[in-house]
Amino acid sequence: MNTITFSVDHIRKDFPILSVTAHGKPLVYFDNAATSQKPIQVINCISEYYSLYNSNVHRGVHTLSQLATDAMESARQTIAHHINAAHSHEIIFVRGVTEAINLVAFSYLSIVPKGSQIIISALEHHSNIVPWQLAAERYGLILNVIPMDTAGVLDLDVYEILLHAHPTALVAVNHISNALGTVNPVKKMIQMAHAAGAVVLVDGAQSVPHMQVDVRALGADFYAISGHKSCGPTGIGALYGREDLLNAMPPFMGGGEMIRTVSYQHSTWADLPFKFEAGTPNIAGAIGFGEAIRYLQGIGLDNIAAYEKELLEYATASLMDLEVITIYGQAPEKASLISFNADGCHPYDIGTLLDQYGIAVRTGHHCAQPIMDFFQIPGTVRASFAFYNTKEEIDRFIQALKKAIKMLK
Ligand code: C6P
Repeated sequence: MNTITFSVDHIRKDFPILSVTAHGKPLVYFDNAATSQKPIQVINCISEYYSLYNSNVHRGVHTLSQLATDAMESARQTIAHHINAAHSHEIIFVRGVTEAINLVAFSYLSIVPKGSQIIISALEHHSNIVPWQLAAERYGLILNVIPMDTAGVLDLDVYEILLHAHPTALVAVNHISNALGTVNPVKKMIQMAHAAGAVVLVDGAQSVPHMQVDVRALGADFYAISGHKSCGPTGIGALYGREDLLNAMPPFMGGGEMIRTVSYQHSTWADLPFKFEAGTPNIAGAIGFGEAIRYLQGIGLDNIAAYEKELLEYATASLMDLEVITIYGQAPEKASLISFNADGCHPYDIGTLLDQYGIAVRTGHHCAQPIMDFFQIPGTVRASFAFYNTKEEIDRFIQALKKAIKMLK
């Protein structure tokens, strides 16, 4: 059992946005799975880049360019170290998890034998479904899905059967489901995939902000991370890829920065990571992302996980007390988000009324339509918590929810 060693009151002072109001009420921000809020340290770091050393990277010999290059490469090292990558050149800066997955789908799958299988799970976000569909069509591959049960737990027996039903090139699964909160047993799933000769991409959009991730301990071949969900800016993310795989893969996009030589007849590629970073990168984003990871490290991911578990348990118990609530996603290993509906109320109506009380939640299909189809519902209300949320905020949310349900009944 981890003892929580941070003061949430102290931490909340780092987040300027937590002092704003919505509809005249103090903001309660429970939409952290969509995007996290940003601490002042990250905001200042981005502002300093633009105020003091804005410049392009890896190009100029001048002072500003070197400062910008050093800051960006230091961010890459921070991220590599944070997830225990063997080398910082195994970290490719991308726009976010969506781009990371597309990169692997279109580059890695172009070199696997035609007819191979891609396996995804029934818990995936559209970003971990659609790129594989597109790549399957383009490269002549087949796509299969690991089913789940009504608790939102994947069926690993069927997974084992699928793995051996066809030669499997790649398995893509999220570490944590954004729609149900399930924490998937990715280490075990990776071992099973490797035994069948497949590589594994883990979608870490929802895990990296909430738990300590070690890509080598997991055995992940690719791991996709989002900056904006991890207290960093939007428009930046990282793809971790094993060096040997990234070296074997063709570029995803062509342009400046990713080349070694160019002639009209033939071009050759730069070394990792630049082979996959065509064009001017999101320099401010990368620097801000590195600072965000340092900020999370300062609090401690084990601290964050333990505190958010308390919030999850408290909110779950409070919601269950209302009796008219159905919670979707009851996996034994669950992250700090709750997807639910109230009897006879449309999720959009609940979300709109909660907003009137200053409470931000997400409503709808959460970019996971097949999960909503599975439960035969149009969508859910999703409250997702972060380490800067409090039990007092959960109390306010429950009070507002009671009023909303009463109004809609
Ligand atoms: N989910 C949500 O409200 P980007 O934004 O490209 O870095 O990440 C996309 C993505 C991929 N996988 C999972 C599991 C995700 O949760 C998300 C983003 C947000 O749930 C916005 S749709």
